Amino acid sequence: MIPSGEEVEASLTNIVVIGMGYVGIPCAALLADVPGFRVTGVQRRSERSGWKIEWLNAGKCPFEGDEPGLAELIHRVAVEKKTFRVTDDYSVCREADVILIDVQTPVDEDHVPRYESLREACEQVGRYLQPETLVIIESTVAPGTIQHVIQPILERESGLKAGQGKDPQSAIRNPQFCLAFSYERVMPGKLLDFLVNMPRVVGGANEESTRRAVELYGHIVKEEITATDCLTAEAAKTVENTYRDVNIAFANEMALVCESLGVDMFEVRRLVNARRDRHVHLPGAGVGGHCLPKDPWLLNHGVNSYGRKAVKSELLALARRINDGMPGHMAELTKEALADAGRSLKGSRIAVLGVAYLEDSDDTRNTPAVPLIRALLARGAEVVAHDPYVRQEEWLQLPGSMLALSPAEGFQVELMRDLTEALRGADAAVIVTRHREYVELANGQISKSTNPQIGKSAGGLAWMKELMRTPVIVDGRNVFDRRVCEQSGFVYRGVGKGNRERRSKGAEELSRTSPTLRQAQGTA
Ligand code: SAJ
Repeated sequence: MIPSGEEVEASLTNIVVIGMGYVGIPCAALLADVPGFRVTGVQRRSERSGWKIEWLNAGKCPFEGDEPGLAELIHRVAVEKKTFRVTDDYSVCREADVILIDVQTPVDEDHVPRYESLREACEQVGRYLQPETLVIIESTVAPGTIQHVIQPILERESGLKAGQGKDPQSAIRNPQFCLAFSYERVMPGKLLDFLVNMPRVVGGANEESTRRAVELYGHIVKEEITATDCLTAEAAKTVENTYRDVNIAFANEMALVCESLGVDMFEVRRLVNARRDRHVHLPGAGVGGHCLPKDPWLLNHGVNSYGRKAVKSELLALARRINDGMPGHMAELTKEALADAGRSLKGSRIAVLGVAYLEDSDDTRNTPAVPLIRALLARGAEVVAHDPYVRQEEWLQLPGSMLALSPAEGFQVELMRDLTEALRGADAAVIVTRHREYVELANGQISKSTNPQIGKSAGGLAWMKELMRTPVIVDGRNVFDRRVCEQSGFVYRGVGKGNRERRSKGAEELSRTSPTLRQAQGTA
């Protein structure tokens, strides 16, 4: 017998996902593709992100970077299957069986969590929360935040109790909702892949909450799903990202050591990582993104707010300091390279290549390009920026409005999509992000989109040299080969790229001038 419309409706699982960002969108789309699931995304109609509502409802993917499979999936669930739609109306939570919260949880300049979006989402959800609904926090939070911040808000606003004992009687006496924390491991460029093919940790406020959350992820995660408690899961997420940040800091400090010794850190890394049980990370122009620059501080905040006793987390603070110092080191390398080319930073035109924090993405959150550009502007350089993916609107919204003010207001850091125009007349090309277009350029290929006329004859470096006023390359992502650059008449500097000749010529000079080195040695 064919089920009636009502019966189909009743059998549907209604899921609401709060926050249409790099985690909320792929997660909502994957769940909406599960038979019997209907997903509603909730997005604030903010100036920065409100446009995503109509964009997603039209079945379009709002990300410019490469996201394999996501555009097709969004179109299928929003337009073909109509199991996914987006609104700015929180009242949809009233019909929800499951609510996922995926809003940003930044920290401020004092490294204190800024939970405005999270609190607002919890207050709104609490107002419409029905008994037996499962609420899952996916946003990264300081360990202890579920118990001390989120649960009290949801209980206060809803009048319900979060997951209590199994006793059905108590559920009748005090209607309750289920609450869990489960963190994502996504990265731009791998959003769907890492959601489906990465192990998942789920921590519930009680067994029932954990059981239901594990069951939900079982519909989209093909890897192992591990059940634990909320606090352990909160700690695991922040420790996982702090571990990566500390490893990157080690690589960055070793890069400074190699520069001083005059050896190539990437060769040293290759030799060390030849041992399969070693994994030295990649040094570079800096650590950006919404996660690594702030999750160590969330961990620090959690232990010192909700822990049994205060812990002075020296290692994570030092790692943050080293990684935050790399854009300054890039500015120093630029100054040195220009000096070798007979120029000073003051009055030089610098082309900053890549403003996204990660290769082949359009994500500019905490990008190292911002502090680097600030350092170059502060030393009197003229700066233009290039990125093949980042939108103008996004660039204009970046913090530190001085970056994108129109010429009339004195500062001009224009973001260009055309690499030819960005390099034309430049005195240095400074690589911050390892976008494919720059790697191809280093390999001598010039994408047709870059320049149909010049491309054929000259090859990457020769083409760059024709355009630039001064042939200087400063490489923050090991994109170019130093010898090839120097043989092509460029002055080259690179993070971790020590140069034997220069070391003997100016060993004293180098160790005295590098601010990051002094910072790391705590003598800044
Ligand atoms: N970076 C380096 N050297 C490296 C690796 C990265 O300098 O060896 C830089 C990158 O250029 C970038 C920053 O660090 O600027 C962050 O890069 P990432 O590759 O860690 O990318 P995220 O921040 O998008 O992803 C991280 C991942 N966490 C871990 O691998 C432990 C991802 O799995 C998380 O889901 C994500 O944080 C998150 O959302 O927490």
